[in-house]
Amino acid sequence: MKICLVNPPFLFPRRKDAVLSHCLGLRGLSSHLRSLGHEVTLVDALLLGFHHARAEAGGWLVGLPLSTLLEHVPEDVELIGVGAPFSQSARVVHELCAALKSRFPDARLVMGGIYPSAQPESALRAEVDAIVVGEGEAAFAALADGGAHGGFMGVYSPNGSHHRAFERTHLVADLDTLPAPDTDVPHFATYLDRSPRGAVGRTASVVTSRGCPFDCEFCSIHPVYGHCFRARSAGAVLAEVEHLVRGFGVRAVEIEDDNFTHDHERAASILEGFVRLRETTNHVPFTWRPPNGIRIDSLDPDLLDLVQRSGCTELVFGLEHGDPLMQDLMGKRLDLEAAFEMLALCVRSEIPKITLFYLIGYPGETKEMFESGLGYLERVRALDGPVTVSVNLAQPYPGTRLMERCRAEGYDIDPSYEDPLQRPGVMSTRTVIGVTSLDLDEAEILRRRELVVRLFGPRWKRAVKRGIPSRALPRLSAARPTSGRWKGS
Ligand code: B12
Repeated sequence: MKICLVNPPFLFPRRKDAVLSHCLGLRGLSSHLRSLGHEVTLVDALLLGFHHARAEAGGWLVGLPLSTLLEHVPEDVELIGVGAPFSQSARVVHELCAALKSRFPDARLVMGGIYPSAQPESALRAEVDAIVVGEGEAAFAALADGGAHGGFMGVYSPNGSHHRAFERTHLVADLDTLPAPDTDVPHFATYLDRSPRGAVGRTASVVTSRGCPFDCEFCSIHPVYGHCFRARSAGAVLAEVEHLVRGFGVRAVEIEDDNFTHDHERAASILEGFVRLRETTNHVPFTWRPPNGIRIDSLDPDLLDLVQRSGCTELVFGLEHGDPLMQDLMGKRLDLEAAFEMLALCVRSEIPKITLFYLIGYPGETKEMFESGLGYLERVRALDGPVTVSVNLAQPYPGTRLMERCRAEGYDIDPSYEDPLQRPGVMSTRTVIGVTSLDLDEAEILRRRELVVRLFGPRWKRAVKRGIPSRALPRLSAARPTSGRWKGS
């Protein structure tokens, strides 16, 4: 069957925030479908129209205009798969589906990705023949083989009798049965030259496992993969990485897993493979990092030693908060003292850079909890290591437990979360306050954000770069609140 997969334009808060996506989801579907004998074309509207941006929904929509995008879809296409990688993609994806349906009325049109998985009812209002809720490979392959829309778990059509609880697709039990994401796609080299995470040099995004057994209240990966952790074998991962290194000159990989180090033994085997790879590419050393974050409590001294020797340039940890009650509220459940010990060890092990994700304005955070978290961060700063904090504003993404709690407890939720079609918004953790309450209003959220930013702000980053300890930096009490003018800008 002739299949076309489409990555939509992306909505970014500011023009300068625009980055490419390595399209791991669609490239994975592509190689799977090709292995089954189908003819596949990938149209990445973000990549093809990267220099085309227009103001929309309080941000910038980057990618090919729809009229131009349609010209890239083969005339004789029989099945079109549209990716909807974020909740905030909703409106553009609905517009894209309408344009595709009108231009290719005879082709079957299917939408998949985070948005239809988290908000299937909303997604079913699009002009599609079906949506896929959950993992895409098996369901889309069944549709490509001529399967009926209602005949596969997790596949729903707008006029089907689906008005019951939506169920996800069956998960592929053994991820090694799926081929690695397709490298035979247009402009593959451009992906490598432009990492979505801003890395310099030939960098590839890689996924070595899917899902996470933990239940963080704010995480929106569960609508796609449930709470199950499945991993590719170390051998399969290393084969993919070697292919990227030797075949495409890749020098760094960004491991985008939800919980890369969950299975110690497997992670250790992968890192041992990286150590060997470095020995054979020492003219331009191979490096890696996990920009999506790993759990601090999934490391132990032996694994950390391997992390250090295998060319890790940055360890990113999802700390999220430094107060134990907040850890419980978020469902993150890190033992903060053990985490502190591990951070100290990371500093002593001379990991070049350590980044901690930290959530600001989390619903339910009292002043006392915030202060206690700040105290923890002060202790971390006093380690005088290359530690920085990536400050994120809490967002009640659709499909998360946090969204359910915010609704139940009467929080004031940004309208884009409830109705992404009529009231679209950028939903960015960097620039948008997505949820407030009387106790935690915008001014208070900004004040808290400012205090954390001051602690690990530009002066601290410069000091870290120069390897200078924190004693030279200002005390917290010097911080003043900012105004809210940057919201949504
Ligand atoms: C890499 C990544 C990025 C990259 C690239 C994004 C991309 N999608 O390619 C960048 C850096 C750009 C990014 C940015 C952001 N991200 Co991000 N990102 C990820 C991450 C870690 C991996 C994505 C990935 O490649 N997954 C692997 C592939 C295999 O999975 P997949 O794409 O979902 O595809 C599967 C299914 O969804 C489905 N499928 C997908 N497309 C299709 C199409 C069809 C037709 C079918 C049938 C099926 C199907 O099948 C695939 C295989 O099973 C995910 C977490 C995650 N595990 O997904 C977060 C994630 C997608 N990001 C998230 C967020 C919040 C953001 C930001 C908003 C954060 C911010 N800074 O504000 C920004 C938004 C960017 C913007 N537009 O401004 C949230 C999404 C929340 C939501 N509900 O929208 C996630 C889920 C993280 C989380 N745990 O909550 N991100």
